[in-house]
Amino acid sequence: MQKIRLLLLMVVGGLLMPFGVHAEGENIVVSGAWARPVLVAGRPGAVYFDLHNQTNMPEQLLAVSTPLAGRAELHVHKMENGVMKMRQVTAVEIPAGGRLTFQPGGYHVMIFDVKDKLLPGQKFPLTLTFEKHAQVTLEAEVMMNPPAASEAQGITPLPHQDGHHKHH
Ligand SMILES: [Cu+2]
Repeated sequence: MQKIRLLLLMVVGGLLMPFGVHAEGENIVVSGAWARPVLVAGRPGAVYFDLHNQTNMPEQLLAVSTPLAGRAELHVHKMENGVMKMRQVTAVEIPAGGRLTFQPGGYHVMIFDVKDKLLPGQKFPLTLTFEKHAQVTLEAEVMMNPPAASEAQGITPLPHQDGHHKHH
């Protein structure tokens, strides 16, 4: 009897765990996703967004992908000996309770092998992979200029991580 009860507890614990992780996932907020236009297919592009870590633990953004591009990399711009240089990073940390804005001249996602032109007003899905939280897919919009500060700071609740997105 004792053994059965222990087993039951383990089963219930196992079932509850995914819910805990899911709830936590809702505390990383991604908003204001936008991309620069790509006027010639095949040319690289850049994507930006605002990350807000509402949890009390640091989180790492590990990867970003979009079906529009063959490949996407996390990049950062850094001054080196007076020259602005761009380099790839394997992860970007968002401190506990912190906010990090990907923007021109700073952190950005570089997309390569863009299959078609990206024109202003066009929208496309963007998937972010985190170390601890579930993947998030949201819509990014192609814009000539960064969204107004008020828009960029607008907080959009994360979509549920159901793993699929709209196909147009
Ligand atoms: Cu870059």
